[in-house]
Amino acid sequence: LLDYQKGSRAYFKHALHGWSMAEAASDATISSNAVHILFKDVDSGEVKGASNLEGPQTIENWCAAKPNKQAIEFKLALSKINSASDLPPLKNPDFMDHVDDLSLLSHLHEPAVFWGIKNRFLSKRIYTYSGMVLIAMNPFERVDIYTDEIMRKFGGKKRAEMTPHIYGIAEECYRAMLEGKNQSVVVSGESGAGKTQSTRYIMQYLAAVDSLTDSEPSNLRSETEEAVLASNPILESFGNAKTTRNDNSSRFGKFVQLFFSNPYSGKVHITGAKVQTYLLERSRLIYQPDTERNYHIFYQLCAAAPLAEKKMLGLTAWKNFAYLRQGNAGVIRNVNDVEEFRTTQEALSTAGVPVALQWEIFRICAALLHIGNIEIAPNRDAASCSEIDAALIKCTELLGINSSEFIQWITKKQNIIRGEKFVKNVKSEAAVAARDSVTKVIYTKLFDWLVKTINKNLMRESTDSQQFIGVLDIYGFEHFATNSFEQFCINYANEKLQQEFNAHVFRIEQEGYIQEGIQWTMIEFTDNKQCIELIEGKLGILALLDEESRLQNGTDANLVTKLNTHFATPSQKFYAKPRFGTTDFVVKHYAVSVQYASHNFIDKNKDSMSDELKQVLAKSTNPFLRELLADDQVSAIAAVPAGKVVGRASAKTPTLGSVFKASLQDLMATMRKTESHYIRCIKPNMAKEPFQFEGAMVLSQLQACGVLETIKISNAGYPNKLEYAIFATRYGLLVDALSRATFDNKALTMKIVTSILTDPSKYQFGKTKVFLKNGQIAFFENRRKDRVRHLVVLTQKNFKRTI
Ligand code: AD9
Ligand code: MG
Repeated sequence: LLDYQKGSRAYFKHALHGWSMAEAASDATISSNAVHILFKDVDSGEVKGASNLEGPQTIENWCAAKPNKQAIEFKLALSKINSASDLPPLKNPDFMDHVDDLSLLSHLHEPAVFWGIKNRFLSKRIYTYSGMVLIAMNPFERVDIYTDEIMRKFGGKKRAEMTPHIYGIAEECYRAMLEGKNQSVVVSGESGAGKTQSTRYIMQYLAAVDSLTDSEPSNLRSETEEAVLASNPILESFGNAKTTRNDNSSRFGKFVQLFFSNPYSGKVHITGAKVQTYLLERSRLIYQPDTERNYHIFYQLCAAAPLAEKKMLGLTAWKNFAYLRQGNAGVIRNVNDVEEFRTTQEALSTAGVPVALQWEIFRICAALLHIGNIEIAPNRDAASCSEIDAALIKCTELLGINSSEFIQWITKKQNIIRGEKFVKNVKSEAAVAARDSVTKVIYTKLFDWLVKTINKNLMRESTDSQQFIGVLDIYGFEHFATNSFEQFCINYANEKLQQEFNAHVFRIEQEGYIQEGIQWTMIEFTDNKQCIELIEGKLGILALLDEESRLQNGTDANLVTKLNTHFATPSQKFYAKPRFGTTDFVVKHYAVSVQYASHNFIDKNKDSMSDELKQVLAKSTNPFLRELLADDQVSAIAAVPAGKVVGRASAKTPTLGSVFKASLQDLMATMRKTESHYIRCIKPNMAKEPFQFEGAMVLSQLQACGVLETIKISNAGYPNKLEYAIFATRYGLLVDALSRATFDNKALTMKIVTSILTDPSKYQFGKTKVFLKNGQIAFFENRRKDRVRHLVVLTQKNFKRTI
């Protein structure tokens, strides 16, 4: 890794894989391994480019062939290295090239971690441990490692006994849960990295775990367990969509808790489950970028509803609906919407939703499609819509609402000034926005209702046990060309998770030291607390956004002005004004700085539908729609006494930002009561090609998901901890035979370490393990290698003499 623009030797030390560049004088020949060079911007940490130096060739040649800035910087850096001895021994022993757990590496640094993951991935091993984290590379190809037979192999085994696998983590959770501690697994990664698949594998394993160690192979899952698994296809049909990054992209976050029966009363089994969802993307319902789709369910319905239902719901091909055709991608390669619809229906039935009720759900979905087709004429000042518009008639019929009232409050607006009501026409854009707000509100309510219904049906057995394993499948950090309110919320969630993660890693590391009784002064890890404070603090960005949202005439531009006044100060390190433009602001997240475009922040935060439209819906004759809207602000606001001024965002309507903040706080509180496990999913290439590895892309994800951060934490302490028996067996040959003739592994380890390491700050002896500072294991390895070579020579000499 070469820190771009800083070609000094100090940086270069970190820049090189020790093993392949150990002889890296400026004209050295690279003979065996390829060197992977990644150019990073020093300030932002952003990866600017990647190259391979493949041998045999000289670095001079390589630089000459690439007469660009990077090559010049590289050459400059190299010219400062005079001999191999100028480089620290960063090379890990060869036998560690495919190591299962990267935290066992002698030299723990970015290139070594990167190399380890790459090596394993290219030999089709998609899982690697990095201490307590499981790194999961997306193979983008079916890999045959998820069979019932493989599951059985993991049943009852310790993590370290088996090759790295997601089942290893699931099994570990299960065993720890049996001992009485609730567990959680955080699955993160960018879009398309494999979070939802991983969550599915964990749930499948846990749904079968109680039968894995049975001697008689039987049916692995009970009815309850099948019902738990059925929640996945339902949520995916209604909450997933095709995007450019992923054909089945989850547009919401979810935390699934699987509850287990009391371990002390008979055979442990899943008794039920609970799903909590976060921030479903609403804008997709009314707009999809090129090549993307709306939620799967709409296309399934258009493709697969039987003729009679199609007629009743007025459904035709997806191309006929404005809400479905904007991305011009109604069909997904290798996906059959007719079959998918069947799966959705079966899953709904398994989850306890009767067929008649399913058609009530589909009726609402169809109604929303018709709302999108309501034509609003763009007159000069006032929008209008024909009373005989076919889409208007169909949607109001399906929703059971009055069509003239409905269109009236789409094309008109009521203001109340000092107790007096004024009705005025609105322009066509405002009318379209009002029309679309109905779709967004109803669909969100439908999604929430589905989650609630699934939950009700999943709490199958009344049990006194509340033991659970929770799995969190949450959107990873997002940094696009344009970043809006959604990215802001998503990145805020990731900041919170990262904080928990750092605290957890750090706590566990230090707890380990204390348990082993070594001398250790607790150190505080400087984390991202201040950045979180900037976002969610009392006078933070979310608070100012809410304040602006509640003003009658609040605007996105005013919001940015306010943010700048509060935060564009020398003392605020996590906020910045962008160099160009006045409508954007920058938050310096732990992963990377992100520039947010304030456009629509206020509207999205309020996500409001006018009170008049809410009242029209509240009077619906469709009982299912009324149920969806019940126990919610609609009825609360309908009950606001006439004449009372309702601001732009009524005090009764919580903003999306505040709801999200509260639900995240809830989640963190639940997670803090559990033991956490982490799975970091990595998307190895943009093109979704099987087993293709794009270095720069992988590296930036390792950075964003905090794997590299944990290394820093480990390095602050003692990254290598070895049990005395293991250490003594491997390095015993470094001391004389007399010292070796002992059964006391601790004493022998102490003898070896103190006779070889002169600096006592590099090691400590715990109760069962020796603790070593970064790099010390490699030192022992080299000594061991020399010793073995020496012994071989001796043996050969003796052998010749004997002959
Ligand atoms: V998003 O943020 O919801 O857009 P995810 O959830 O991270 O994203 P997902 O699990 O949907 O990604 O995986 C994307 C695709 O990668 C899947 O549809 C599979 O085609 C592919 N994938 C992921 N994991 C595996 C795996 N273990 N084996 C095979 C996989 N294919
Ligand atoms: Mg997903």
